[in-house]
Amino acid sequence: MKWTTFTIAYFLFSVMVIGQTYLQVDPNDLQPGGDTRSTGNNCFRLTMAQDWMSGTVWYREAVDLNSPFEMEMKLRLGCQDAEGADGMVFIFLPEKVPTGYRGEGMGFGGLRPSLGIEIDTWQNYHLADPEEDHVAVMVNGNVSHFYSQEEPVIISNIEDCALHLFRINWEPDATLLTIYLDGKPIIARTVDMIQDVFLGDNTIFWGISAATGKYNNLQEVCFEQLTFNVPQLGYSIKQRLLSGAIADVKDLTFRRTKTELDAEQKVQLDKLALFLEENPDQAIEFFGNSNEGGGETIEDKRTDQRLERIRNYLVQKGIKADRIYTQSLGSRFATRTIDGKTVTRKGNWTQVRLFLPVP
Ligand SMILES: [Ca+2]
Ligand SMILES: [Ca+2]
Repeated sequence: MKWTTFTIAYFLFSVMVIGQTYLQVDPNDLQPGGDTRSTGNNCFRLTMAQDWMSGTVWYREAVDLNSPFEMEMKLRLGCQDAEGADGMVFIFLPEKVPTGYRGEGMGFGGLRPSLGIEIDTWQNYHLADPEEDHVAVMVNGNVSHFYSQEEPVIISNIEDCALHLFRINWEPDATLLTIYLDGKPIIARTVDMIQDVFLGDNTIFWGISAATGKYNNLQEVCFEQLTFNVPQLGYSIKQRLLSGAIADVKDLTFRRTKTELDAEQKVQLDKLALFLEENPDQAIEFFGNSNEGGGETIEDKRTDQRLERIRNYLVQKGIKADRIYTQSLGSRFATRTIDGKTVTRKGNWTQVRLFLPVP
């Protein structure tokens, strides 16, 4: 598995292009496991300040790793620093289990396949833990740093009785996982979660675990606001569309004979749907072009199918059908003269334009 650390500049950019839709936190959507007890107001006590406890809390619904999302919560890692243990782990797992191993396992140890983000407050020498509290991305319930390719990120003492803001952001296009602590980005990693961690499975549950061992701490989580993000169109394409110009949408290019929408195309259509919601007066027109050499009749039929799928997808996303127009252009605009040279375009490409329909 390849991990890449991104620069801060990269994620400032990625945060800016993302719009937010908030999901109301419903306590019924949060399911406690192991020693976890609800303490009201969307807060859960995962462990008391007692030895050998462990608990989890899971979100009821799975997330689709093909879609972007973000979760935000507040964590209390306890009040004992030198004598406090063991820490918490934010977990992605294909099933909801009561808890993993206690003690150094932090309720995550032994769970596989999995991806966990540990906030470890106890130094276990045989796991190559640093002396300080630290955060790290771990896979398959393995809490040892001996074989991991990335060094854990050292943080200042987090066992200070306070609630700390913890945020996870997933961008499937870039397979980028970013982790924020107290509002600051501390880890940005690319990891192909679907292929490399979950072996093709994209429907994954998420939750948080904590455990104590020979030492302990009171460990709690509060889900003040769950934020699921929807990606937005870039600024320049928005301006182009609002000016009435026709725009080429790269992600809506279909390969050869393909007529089904893939994950990337759905994300692109999600962006367009959000843009249409923001501009309720505008209608949208899709132009389907095809120059694959498969014969006019067959290509036209496929183009019609693609446009129909695009329309159906947007209707499913809540855009009224009478705002969506489609036109199949075949290979009519495949050949153009640019600077005196004849240029022929191959493939199946889609263009869009926005317009104000005549009332
Ligand atoms: Ca540890
Ligand atoms: Ca500490």
